[in-house]
Amino acid sequence: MTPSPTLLETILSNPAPWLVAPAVLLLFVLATLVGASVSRRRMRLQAERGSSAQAAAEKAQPATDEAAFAEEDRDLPAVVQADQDLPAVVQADQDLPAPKPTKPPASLRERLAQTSNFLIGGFERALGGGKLEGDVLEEIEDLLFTADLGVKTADSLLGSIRREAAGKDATAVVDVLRAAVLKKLTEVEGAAVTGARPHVILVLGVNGAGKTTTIGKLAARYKAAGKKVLLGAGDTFRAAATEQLQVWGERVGCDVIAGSEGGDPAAVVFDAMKAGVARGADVIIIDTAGRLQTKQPLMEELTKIVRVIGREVESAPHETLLVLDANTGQNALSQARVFTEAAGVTGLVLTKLDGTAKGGVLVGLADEFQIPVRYVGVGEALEDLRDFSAQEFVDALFGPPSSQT
Ligand SMILES: Nc1nc2c(ncn2[C@@H]2O[C@H](COP(=O)(O)OP(=O)(O)OP(=O)(O)O)[C@@H](O)[C@H]2O)c(=O)[nH]1
Ligand SMILES: [Mg+2]
Repeated sequence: MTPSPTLLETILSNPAPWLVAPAVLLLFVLATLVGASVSRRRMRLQAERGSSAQAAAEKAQPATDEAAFAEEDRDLPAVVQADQDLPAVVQADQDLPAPKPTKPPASLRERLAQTSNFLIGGFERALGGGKLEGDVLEEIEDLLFTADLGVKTADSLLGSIRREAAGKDATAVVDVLRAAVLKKLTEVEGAAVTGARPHVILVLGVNGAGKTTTIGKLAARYKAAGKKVLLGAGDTFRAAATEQLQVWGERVGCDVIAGSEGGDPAAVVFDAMKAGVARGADVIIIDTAGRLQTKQPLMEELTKIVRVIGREVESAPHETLLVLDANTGQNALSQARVFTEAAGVTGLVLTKLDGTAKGGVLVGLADEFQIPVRYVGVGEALEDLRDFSAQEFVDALFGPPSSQT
C-alpha cells in the first residue's frame, strides 16, 4: 500500500501559485535569523580575544617612564643584535668602493724601481745561478759601462767586484757592489747648509732640469719650518718662467721679485736681494735661466749674478745648487763639469729619478765631483723632494741586504 502523500509533498509536487510566495518569504526570514545569530557570536568572540590581548599588553606595560627606559635598556642588546642582524647594510658597504686611503708618500724604492731593475736586476740576470767568471764577468763589465755611472766609476766598481767577488755567486757580487756604492755615496752625504740670515740659495741648471720646481718644493719646506722665504725670478728669458715661479710663490705663500721679460737677470737678482734684506727674509732663493753649458756668454752672466749676490749679503750665496736631470744620464756629468767651473757649486740636486733607469749617474756624480748631494727629486709633488741619504738610497736601489732576506 502506497502511503498517502503529505501536505508538503503535495504542495511541492503540485505547487499552487498561491503557495509559492509565502514559502519563499518563510525561507528568507529563517535565513536572516540564522545569519544574525552567527555574526553576533563572531563579534562576541572577537571582543573576548581583544580584551585578553589588551590585558596581556597591560600586564607587559611598565608602570612608569623610568621603568620604560629601564626596559629599553634591557632591550639594548637587541640593538647589538640588530647590528649583527644587519647583513644588508654590511653587504651594502662591501659593495661600495673602499674609501680612498690618504696616500702616504711613495717609498724611495718604488720611485727608484727602474734604475734598480736595470742595474741590480741586470746583475742578477747576468749571473743567474752561476758564478762571476768568464762570459758572466764580461757581461757584468758591459752592464757597468752602460749604466750611466761614468767610465771612472764603472772602472772603480769593476775593480772591487773582481777583487772581492771573483768566482762567487750573484748574492756575493751584489753585496760587494752594494758596499762599494754605499762608500762612494756616504762621502757626498751632507745636510743642507744653514745658519746665515738671510740664507741665500742660488739655483743653476740647464733648461728643463727641474730648477723652478725644486725651488717651489724647497720654498714649501722652509715655509713649513716657519721661515720667511723670498724668491727671485732670475730667469728673464721667458715670461712663462717668471709666471711659473709666481705660481709657486702663491701656492707656497711667499713673495716673488720679478723683472720684465728679456731684462737683465743680474738687475732682478739685485732687486730680490735688496727686498729680501729689507723685508727680513730668512731665506732668499734665486731662480736662473736654463743655461746651456756650451754658451759662454751665459756663463759670464752667471758669474755676474754671483757677484751681485755677494755684494748685497756677505759670503752669499751660501748655497749654490746645481740641479741635474737624471734622465740625461752621463750628460749630467758633463753639465756638472762646466757648472762647477763657472760657479762654485756647493750642492747637487738630482731630479726625475722616478722616471728613469739612469739613476746610476748619481753614483758617478758622487765619485767624480765629491760635491754633496743635498736632495733627490722623485716626482712632481711637493713631498717628492727628499733629503739625500746614502744609506736610504742604497737600500732603495739594492733592496734589503742579503743577510735580511
Ligand atoms: N717626474 C718628475 N718630474 C719633475 C721632477 N722635477 C721636475 N719635474 C718636471 O720637469 C719639468 C721641468 O721642470 P722645471 O722646474 O720647469 O725645470 P727648469 O729647470 O726650471 O726649466 P727651465 O725654466 O726651462 O730652465 C716640469 O714638468 C716638472 O714638473 C721630478 O723629480 N720628477
Ligand atoms: Mg725654470
